[in-house]
Amino acid sequence: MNLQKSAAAFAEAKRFMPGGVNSPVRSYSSVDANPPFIARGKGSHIFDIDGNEYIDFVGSWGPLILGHAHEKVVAALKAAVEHGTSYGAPTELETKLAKLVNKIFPSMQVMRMVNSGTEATMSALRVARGFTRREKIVKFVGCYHGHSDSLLVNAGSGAATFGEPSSPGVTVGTARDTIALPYNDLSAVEKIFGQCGEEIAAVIVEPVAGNMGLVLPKENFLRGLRDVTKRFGALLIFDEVMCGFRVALGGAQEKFNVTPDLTCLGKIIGGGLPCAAYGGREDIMRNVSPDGRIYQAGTLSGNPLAMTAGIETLTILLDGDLTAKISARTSKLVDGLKLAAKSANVAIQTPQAGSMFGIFFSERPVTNFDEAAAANQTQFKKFFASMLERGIYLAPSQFETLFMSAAHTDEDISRTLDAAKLSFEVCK
Ligand code: KE4
Repeated sequence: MNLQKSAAAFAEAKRFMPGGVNSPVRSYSSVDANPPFIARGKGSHIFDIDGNEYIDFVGSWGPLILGHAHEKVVAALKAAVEHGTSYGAPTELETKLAKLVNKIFPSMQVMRMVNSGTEATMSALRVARGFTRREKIVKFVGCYHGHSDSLLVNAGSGAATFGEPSSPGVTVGTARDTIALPYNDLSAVEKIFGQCGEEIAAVIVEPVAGNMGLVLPKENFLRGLRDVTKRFGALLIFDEVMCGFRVALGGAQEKFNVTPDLTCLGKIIGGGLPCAAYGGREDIMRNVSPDGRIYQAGTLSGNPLAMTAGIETLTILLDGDLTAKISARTSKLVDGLKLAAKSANVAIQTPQAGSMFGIFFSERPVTNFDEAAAANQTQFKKFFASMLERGIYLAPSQFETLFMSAAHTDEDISRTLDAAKLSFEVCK
């Protein structure tokens, strides 16, 4: 595959941006390769500046559940941009999107639009701390909630302990208020609440975890979090930035019938434009400025273009059972991957949750970060490179999730499985 123009573009980009990228995972550093520079996308395909075409299972890391450049989203944006790009004043568009979100996520009685998942989770934590007047939070090792200081904390795998910074610049003081526990380990949660439950403001969790590869919640894990937080007066925050609208239209809270106190959304809610939201119980959210004293603000929050793309996207998702159709197509691909790996005698785990799916090179199911980290990265890198060479664009990291869209076709799936059959042979 000719990637000469991308290589030159990458060299120039590195002069001006750390790693030549505006988000680290895009640098392909974890797969020891240079990233294709993308020129355009259409439907389930993206095209790089060297003219190579790929079937895209990254979808901008989740937002593009309808595929690239959906005609209705593009048309709505073209009309909207004629009226300007931002006013810094209330518009009816924000209420329209909020009503759609409330229809899909009824637990979000009151919400605030922000510009990224990071902002959503950072703000939700501040609200939880302000509402409960407590300072500690619980998160899970391997869950990623964006890059705010309180959440860039991991305990090192396995032990239930007070957090330690997982990035320079995060202070020890900040990390000390974050307790990181093993995902799916309800006994560890019960233990920490038994020790300091009255100090814990909230538990924040990816109810379906997509940032250590795809890891599903064990039976009763989410129900257990709901019960223990209720018992100790802590809030339960579902970070559905990635799994919202995907594991079910109404996210994990619909799929598993567990209602959090606060929910964070992102990615799909903006249809590919910068948009996210946090919200939940009215009695909590009425504490957010200007109704209450908990401050949070944003110049471009509720931006009319992002609102327009979000409204179009959610309206299309609400029309019929599109979410179920995309999930069924995902199952078809996952079943094919299982068969291809089996015939190549390669051990893989292929978890699926709605239109999210993952590939671990592991003999055993993966239920937490330690088990994800134990998967065979060498095989992953070989598989990834072979698939890219064959025009299949996967996430360049074992610790990411793959996404199906409404635009993927049976032909895409067939071509992907043909490439996988050859690629499993390469990575034996
Ligand atoms: P953003 O700030 O990147 O919009 O959202 C942060 C975030 C919050 N919560 C969850 C569950 C998330 O998955 C994310 C961001 N996801 C990553 C993908 N692993 C974004 C890709 C990237 O960092 O470039």
